[in-house]
Amino acid sequence: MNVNNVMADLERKHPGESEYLQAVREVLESIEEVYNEHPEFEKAKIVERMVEPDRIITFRVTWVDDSGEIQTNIGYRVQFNSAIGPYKGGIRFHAAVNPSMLKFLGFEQTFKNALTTLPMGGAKGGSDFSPKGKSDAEIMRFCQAFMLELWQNIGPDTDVPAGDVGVGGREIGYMYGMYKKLAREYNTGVLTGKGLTWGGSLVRPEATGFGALYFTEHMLHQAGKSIEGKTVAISGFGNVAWGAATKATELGAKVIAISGPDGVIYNPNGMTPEKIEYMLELRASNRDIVAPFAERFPDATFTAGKKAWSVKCDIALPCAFQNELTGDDAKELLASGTWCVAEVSNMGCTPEAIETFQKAGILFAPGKAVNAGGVATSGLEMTQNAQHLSWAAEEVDAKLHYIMSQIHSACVRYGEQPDGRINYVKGANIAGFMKVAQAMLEQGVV
Ligand code: 2IT
Repeated sequence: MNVNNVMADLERKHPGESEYLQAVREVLESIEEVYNEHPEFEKAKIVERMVEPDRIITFRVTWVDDSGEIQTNIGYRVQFNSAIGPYKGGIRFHAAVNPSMLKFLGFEQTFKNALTTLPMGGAKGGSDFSPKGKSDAEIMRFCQAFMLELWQNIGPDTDVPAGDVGVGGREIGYMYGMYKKLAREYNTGVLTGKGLTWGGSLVRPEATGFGALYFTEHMLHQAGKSIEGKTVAISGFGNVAWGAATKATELGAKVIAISGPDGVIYNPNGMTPEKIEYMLELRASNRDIVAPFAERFPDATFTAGKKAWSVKCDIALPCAFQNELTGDDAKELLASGTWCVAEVSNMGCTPEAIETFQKAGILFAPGKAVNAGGVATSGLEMTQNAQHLSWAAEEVDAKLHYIMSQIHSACVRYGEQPDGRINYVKGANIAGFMKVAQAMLEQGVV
């Protein structure tokens, strides 16, 4: 494989899709050396097949807003790769959703799901619908209209969507309600992230953030460090940021920043249970602003227009959106002494930022490893649904813990450098790739 040749071909097929091309390039650069040691991969054209989604479903979503106006959005499901199991991945509702974004997310999901040790293929879906400022009734009508098209393409053994940016328990509830009405099938395993009274799993809401902190602990331990007493800056204030803030605080770290599109909250005294609870209220308001946090808690201050990376911290955890941490942000963090960055958002750092961290030799781990606890716990939810039972929180948490330790070990196995340092980007990409490639080889040319 020659990375530039594969990329040139992909650019010709998907012109201008910069996020998709960025995600693929990172993986190809990581795996190039290993790939070229396996002539059977080259012969079966594994890479050329793996970078192209299996199929993309696009549909119109029309609904009526509260003022009686008719609204039209676009819905998508990118079914990326089914080599190791049924398609699995979240649904994103955000104004910026487009095919390139969902292809990058579906591609990342394929590798991430392979890392979880569970049998799940990769997919992603969503719509350019923005939940910002929408009423609960509007959200319900949109979710119902979205499912009216999507339902034919999903199923417990086919494709199992979940939440992502803009899609939480409430949206999953509205989508499931419409799904069962249309399909006349009452198998709750068709979606994950469900409510606890109808097939949801304990710990699923916390799992992405908890898993990210378990991974971070392993990474620090591997480097002979500990998280206790360290300062942590988190971007975002949604479900993932909330889980990360909760677990970081529980492990004895001090969460000194959270942020939103409007600016950053500096929180020098760290989180309290009330503050963590209030993050949920902020998100549920659908206003997409973090400023009210400083009105509610006077020991915190709000600065408009600034990112979480402007706050001096030991550990930075991007928990919001792709490319939210740029090369300039990386330099700012390094200048203020940050020595560990664990990407929790999917592709949270730009290639320039990653290069800056790696050159500086600080600890860095990529989203597909760090945030895999979310989808892993979705996999555990599927198992519970298939067995018609539910596990205790301790049981789910112990399994999540074990899976994160396995993912960390896989990164170490494939990412250990001659000097003993771990290149987590390389390790995660090679580990995920090897599993999917092996499955594709064994299943023939399909
Ligand atoms: O990015 C992700 O891994 C998710 N949004 C969760 C996907 C899932 O199926 O739980």
